[in-house]
Amino acid sequence: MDLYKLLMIFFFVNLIYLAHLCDETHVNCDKKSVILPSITNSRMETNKKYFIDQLFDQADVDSARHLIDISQHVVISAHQTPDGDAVGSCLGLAAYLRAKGKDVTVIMPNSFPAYMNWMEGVAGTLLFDRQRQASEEAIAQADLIFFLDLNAPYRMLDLGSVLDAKVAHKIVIDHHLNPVIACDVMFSYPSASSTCELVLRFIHAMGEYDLITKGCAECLCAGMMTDTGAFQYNSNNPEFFILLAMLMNKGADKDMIYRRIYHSYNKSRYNLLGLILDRKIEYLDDLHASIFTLSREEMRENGYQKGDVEGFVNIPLEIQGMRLSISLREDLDESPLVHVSIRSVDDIPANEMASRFFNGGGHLNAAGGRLECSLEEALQIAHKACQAFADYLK
Ligand SMILES: [Mn+2]
Repeated sequence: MDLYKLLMIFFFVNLIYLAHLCDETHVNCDKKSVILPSITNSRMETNKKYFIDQLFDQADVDSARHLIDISQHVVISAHQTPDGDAVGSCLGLAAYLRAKGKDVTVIMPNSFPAYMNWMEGVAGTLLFDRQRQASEEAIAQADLIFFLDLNAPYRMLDLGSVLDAKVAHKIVIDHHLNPVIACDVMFSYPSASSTCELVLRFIHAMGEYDLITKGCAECLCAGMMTDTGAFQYNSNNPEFFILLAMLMNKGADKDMIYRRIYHSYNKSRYNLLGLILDRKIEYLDDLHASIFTLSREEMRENGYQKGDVEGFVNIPLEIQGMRLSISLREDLDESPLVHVSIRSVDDIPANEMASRFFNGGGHLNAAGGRLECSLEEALQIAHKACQAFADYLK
């Protein structure tokens, strides 16, 4: 980990240092290309060009530009139980559209963890499940709706059907697989690290990097950070760090954002983690897999607060040789309902496991689902799932 951090620091120092040295290197640019120098035998060569706008179809960007131009009241929304990328992308895009003079309302299907409360624009954000009337008023007025970090309306609780039924222009910006949202323009790029990355690319493709404020940059940086586990995965594309540098150039302090996000947990989180690691996790050593459960009672006894268990499913993968981790967590209110999270490495298809065994889906290495059964039954299903994927795991 220390070596990793050193390498990261080395990379950034070089990027910034070389940016000063080399005229052709400009992460702070309005031009279409960003040229990144490489180092060969201590010699600097500017041999590779990155066209950060090239990902998008120009026709899509032009269509979106037209829809934004003719709209005045914009609603932006994302998936339920919003994470850093969902909130960051919505608020980042909102800041940009407000800078363009639009009236923007961000509506989330339900609440999000408090570690995002520092983001610019959080105060005006509506929660559909708690502020239904104000939300419906904003939706009634809207002439343009953005769906961010979302591939299907059913992942928005009640808000999905309301937005689906609303007649307005609609734009999707997302990185989940298999999008099924009725819209006018869709920017769907499952290869992207995060929706925040796509929003930044979009603003740049619009030729309006200048409109990005510090507050906007901080929101987008937060989502790029949380969707990559603070740059641990899904961030191997060098362009990712060019885009990140473009946000830092606008004043986003990634170190401070890291502390605000990752050093802000409740004590109850660590009580729950202690319980899981001590007594709840089961290691299937021959399959290089682990499963842990967390019951409603255990969460209550330990003073569970929203967001407490986020990322727990990743922790078993820190053990050498571990290739799959499954988390089974009872819903606090609904019964019987078990939330399933799956994390894997390499080519082990967590999304396939999620759809075959857990009524879910997701990405190759990060997926989830839900089971309407007891925790004990869910555990049995998880064991079956691991056996079924034994060929991948062994
Ligand atoms: Mn995301």
